[in-house]
Amino acid sequence: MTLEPTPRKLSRRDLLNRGAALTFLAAGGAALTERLTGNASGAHDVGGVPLPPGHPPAVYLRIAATDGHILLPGRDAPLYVFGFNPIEPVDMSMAQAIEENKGLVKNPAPIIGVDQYADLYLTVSNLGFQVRPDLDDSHTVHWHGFPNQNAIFDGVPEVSIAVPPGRSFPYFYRVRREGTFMYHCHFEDTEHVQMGMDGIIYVRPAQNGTSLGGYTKFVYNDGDGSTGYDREFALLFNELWSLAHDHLESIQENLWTDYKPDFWVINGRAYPDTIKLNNDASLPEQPTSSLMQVNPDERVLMRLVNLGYEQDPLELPGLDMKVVGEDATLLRGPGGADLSYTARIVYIGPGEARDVLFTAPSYDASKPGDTDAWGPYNRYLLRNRNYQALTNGGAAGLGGQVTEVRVYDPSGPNGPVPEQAMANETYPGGGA
Ligand SMILES: [Cu+2]
Repeated sequence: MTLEPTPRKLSRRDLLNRGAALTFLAAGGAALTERLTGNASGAHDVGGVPLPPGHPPAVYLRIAATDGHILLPGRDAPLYVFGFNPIEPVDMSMAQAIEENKGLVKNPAPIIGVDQYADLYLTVSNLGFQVRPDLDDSHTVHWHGFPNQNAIFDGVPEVSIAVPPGRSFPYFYRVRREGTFMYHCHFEDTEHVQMGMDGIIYVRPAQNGTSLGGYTKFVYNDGDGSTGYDREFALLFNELWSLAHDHLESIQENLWTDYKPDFWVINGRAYPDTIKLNNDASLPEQPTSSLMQVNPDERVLMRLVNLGYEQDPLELPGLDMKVVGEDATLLRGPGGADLSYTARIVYIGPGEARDVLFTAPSYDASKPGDTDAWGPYNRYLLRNRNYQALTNGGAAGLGGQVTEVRVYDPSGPNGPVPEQAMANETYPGGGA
């Protein structure tokens, strides 16, 4: 992508072949390791606004838009979905991208983490639908909450452009604000978001890497370490109306006013699948775990995002949740007043995000828990407190929007769980 003042025709290679990519977090296979390589020069001032000295290099990512299927406990048939899928390398030909990715999604869309002040080029390639080739739907990316200066990169098709089948478009972002955001397709968005075209994107603050209050990783540029954390988990909450998905697969109309969800998911999985590890072989299109494997005394960040259409009241019985950020905003008032709060229930409306910290307690063998292949642990459940959201299509037993925090015994056979190399990292031994 270029915003150079001289008009010229852009080739696809101009758009795509701009250096190495930031690998998506939890994107699957070996790609799980986050590596921020950027382009060699680093300097990538595009719009005439100088970047601060020492800013991170530009980041190049590419995602495919297509359809696929996910698996839900309590339901025999795979559920038809739309979604995004990371394409690597970013300059792969459209023919190869279609060959490798058409009909396969990642649900939710890849978790994207970028550093504050890095320019982000996020190319969307529309591969078309495998199951519904009769549909010629376009797709877009809307970075929800991003202070865009121009509608062209905002992804709202009515006031901008959309990407038709067989075409690509690079979205460009000058990443200036830190915090937890989300992104989703905005084309026929009631349908496309429900069908799975949504994900979490977050911006790491420039303060990261400095030492404040005993931490080197922070949610925001807080100046005092109050948002510092040891371990982070990005959790996307959705509810699914399976009938609408079945209708789409079988070429039937939907009445969206009849919206009646029957599955509730975190990162595209319903409990107990939520606690399977990343890239579990039984869930090929749902690679992202929600299991939180932690050590005693660690401060843990949960980036909670709701892109369903219901409000989610979330509780973590036994642990206090401290809300330090709402909708990508540090909770500070005029004069720096601390507006963070501690809650037993955190309410998240549709399209909202919360940055929540908790401190893991000591391991106590007398408290509820179990032993997995990593070692003995205490179990705490993060769950929707609405009983209706704790079922898988009405099947018996606990399901839906539930996941686990496992606080391990540091003197267990494998010792403490290692430091995270990326958000949502899991370690052998977790799982349903
Ligand atoms: Cu779409």
